[in-house]
Amino acid sequence: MPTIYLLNGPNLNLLGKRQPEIYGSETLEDVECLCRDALPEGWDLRALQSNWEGQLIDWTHEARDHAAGIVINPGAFTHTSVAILDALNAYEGPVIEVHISNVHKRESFRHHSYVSSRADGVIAGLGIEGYAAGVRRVVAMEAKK
Ligand code: CA2
Repeated sequence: MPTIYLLNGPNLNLLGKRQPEIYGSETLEDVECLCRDALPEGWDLRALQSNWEGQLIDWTHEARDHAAGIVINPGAFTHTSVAILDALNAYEGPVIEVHISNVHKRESFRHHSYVSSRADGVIAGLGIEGYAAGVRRVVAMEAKK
């Protein structure tokens, strides 16, 4: 069964619990439900979150053999991690980068993303709807293959 890896980075476990003015009031569980609802019949989702860079890298390596696509919100590692970029570069399927907030409307250090140079699509500022859009895009890209 084709499986999409949904990877969330540091602090996103706090979604819905802090800073609702920036990140909204929905939780990470709500994100997972929204993404599952966006999946066509016969597709599966592996929803993962870690505060550890190395764990996100290990899951990206695992995705090489198991995922039809990756939807990733690397959190603050977006702006710092060459290592996550390198791991994504070793993955051959579609990659969609998602940010809940519009990073371009925020501090200048959030304007650059290492991951964007690998991502097939980048979504920012759509709230958690962006994750569902990412999932639908992976499915559409796989259908075109
Ligand atoms: O907008 C996004 O999705 C971000 O990837 C979120 C990261 C931030 O560093 C990026 O610049 C943009 C931060 C995630 C922190 O998530 C929290 C959620 C609720 C409460 C506190 C933190």
